[in-house]
Amino acid sequence: MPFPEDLQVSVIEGQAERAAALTREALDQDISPSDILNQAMIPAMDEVGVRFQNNDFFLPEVLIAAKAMNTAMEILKPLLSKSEVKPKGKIVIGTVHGDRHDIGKNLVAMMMEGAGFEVIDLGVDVSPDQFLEAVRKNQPDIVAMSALLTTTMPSMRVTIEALEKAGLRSQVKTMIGGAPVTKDFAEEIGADAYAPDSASAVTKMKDFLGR
Ligand code: B1M
Repeated sequence: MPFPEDLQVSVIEGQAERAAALTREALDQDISPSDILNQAMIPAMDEVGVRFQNNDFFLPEVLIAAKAMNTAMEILKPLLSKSEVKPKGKIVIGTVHGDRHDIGKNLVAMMMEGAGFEVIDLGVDVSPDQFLEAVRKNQPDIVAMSALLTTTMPSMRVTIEALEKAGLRSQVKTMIGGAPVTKDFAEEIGADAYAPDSASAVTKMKDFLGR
C-alpha cells in the first residue's frame, strides 16, 4: 500500500510502531512533514471519528489510534518546529475545562513553536482560573483555547468573561478553535479570533502581532 494510505491505516488500526516507521519512510522519500500530517494523519483521525460515531470503534480503539498518531507526531515535531522564521510572541494554550482531547491542541502548539512563538502549554482540562493564573504569571500576547466537545465550548466563554472581570482582557488577544467551534461562536463569545486548523491559527497569530 502506498503513502498516504499505508500511514492512514496504521494510525486507524493503532499500530504505533508501524506508524512511526512509515513516517520515517515518508520523510526519507522527501514527503514534507506538513503533507504527512495533512494527507495521512489528520484524515486518519477523521476516519477514527466516523467509526466511533457509527459504533464501529469504541473508546479503547480510539485511544490506541490517538497513541499511534502521537507517536508519529513526535517524529514530525522537531521538523515542523524548524520550518519557519522566528517572530516574537508569547502564547498560553490549553484545552478547556472538562475536555481531555489534546491532539489538535498539541498540533497548534507545535506549529506555533515552529513559527517562533514561545508556547506555554497548560495541557488539558484547563479551568478559567488556571488560564487567569497563567496570564498573570506569564504576560502572554495571546490566550489560545481548544475544545473538542460541544459540552466544553461554554468554558471558552467563561474564560473570556473571567479575563474581563479580572481586568486582564485588554492585555491579551484570545483565539479559539477545535472541531465543533465556529467563527460565529467566536464572535458570539467575544473571542478575537477563530482558526479552523493549526496552519491558519499560526497565520492569525502572526497577523495579531503584526509579525
Ligand atoms: Co473523543 N470525541 N471523546 N476522544 N474524539 C470526539 C471529539 C467526537 C466528535 C467523536 C464522535 O462522536 N464522532 C465526540 C464529540 C461529540 C461532540 O461533542 N459533539 C467525542 C466524544 C463524545 C468523547 C467522549 C465524551 C466519549 C465518551 O467518553 N463517551 C470522551 C470525552 C473525554 C473528555 O475529553 N472529557 C472522549 C474521549 C476521547 C479519547 C480520550 C478516547 C480520545 C482523545 C485522545 C487525545 O486527544 N489524547 C478521543 C478522540 C481521539 C476523538 C476523535 C476521534 C479525534 C479527535 C482528534 O484528535 N482529531 C474525535 C472525532 C473527530 O474529531 N473526528 C472525538 C484530530 C485532530 C488533529 O483534530 O482536534 O479537531 P482536532 O484539531 C484540529 C482543528 O480542530 C484545529 O486544529 C487542529 C489541526 O488542524 N484546532 C484548533 C484544534 N484546537 C484548536 C485551537 C485553535 C485553533 C485551531 O486556536 C486556539
